[in-house]
Amino acid sequence: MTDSSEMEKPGLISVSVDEYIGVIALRNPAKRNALSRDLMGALTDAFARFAAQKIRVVVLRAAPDMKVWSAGHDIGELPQAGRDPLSYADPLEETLRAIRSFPGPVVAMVHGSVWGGAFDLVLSCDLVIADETATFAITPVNLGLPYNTTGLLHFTGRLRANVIKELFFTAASANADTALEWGIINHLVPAAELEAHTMALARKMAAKAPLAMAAIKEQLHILSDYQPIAAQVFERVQETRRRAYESADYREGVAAFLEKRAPVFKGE
Ligand code: LCV
Repeated sequence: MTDSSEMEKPGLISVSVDEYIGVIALRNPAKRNALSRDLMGALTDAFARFAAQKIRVVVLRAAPDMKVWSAGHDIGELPQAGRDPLSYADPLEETLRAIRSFPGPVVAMVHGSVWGGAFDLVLSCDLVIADETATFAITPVNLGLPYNTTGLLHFTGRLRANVIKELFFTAASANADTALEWGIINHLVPAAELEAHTMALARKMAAKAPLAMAAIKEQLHILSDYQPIAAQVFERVQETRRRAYESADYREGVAAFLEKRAPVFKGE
């Protein structure tokens, strides 16, 4: 079994293994665990190594005592000048696919605030356990960014349509109680019990038959992610997304964040 220290990426993630359970902690406090290319690469590598090591359950968490679980996609790395900001090859999309295809349950353990693409990351985990400090916001409309269809499927596979629309159209943070009511999280537990509760659940699942678990997870993954869509419909969707990511508003949204000011959107 590979020593987990080989998967450590100082300043990005820390990794530990407890028999059949792998634990990955996001550990870049200076950037509030922003999902940079480097951080996503480290995560994707860790999942590949865990699969090779026959790890049965993965817990994905932030390092202890971080008020921000993850600030979402690294805005400074979003492609500009008319390129699709969430393309198939985007490092975040690769990591989401790695989680959704990992041959065993992935549990998101959430203490602190979750933003943007990190919300998609949490929903790509199979279960979500959170404490009272957890909040969840999906924020493309703050940037003028047209979210991608695969990403929207991750939400429609978990949440009611009216809840998804409120989350996307307001970009407001849902607090822990609302997150439980809306089905974003499986269990809401006191912060002092979060780690023990999550690890007990992970141990329970790690004791089950791994081949049956992997087969059931893959079937559920296929049933939720592979929705047929007509070519003409897909092209129409891409055209509406292109108009948004080629717009001055998208450039304004990213520039405003980087200049630490409020954006002014003009609908063009
Ligand atoms: C790069 C960052 C980030 C960041 N990127 O600390 O969902 S979509 O479609 O929109 C998708 C594209 C997506 O995920 O977009 C990103 C969505 N994320 C957000 O909107 C959250 C943006 N961040 C914040 O609102 C604040 O940083 C929070 C509330 C998370 C934490 O606030 P706090 O006051 O604790 P700072 O804002 O001072 O951030 C600390 C450092 O991390 C950088 C930020 O620029 C700052 O860097 P400097 O110290 O160099 O100034 N940072 C934070 N978030 N997403 N960089």
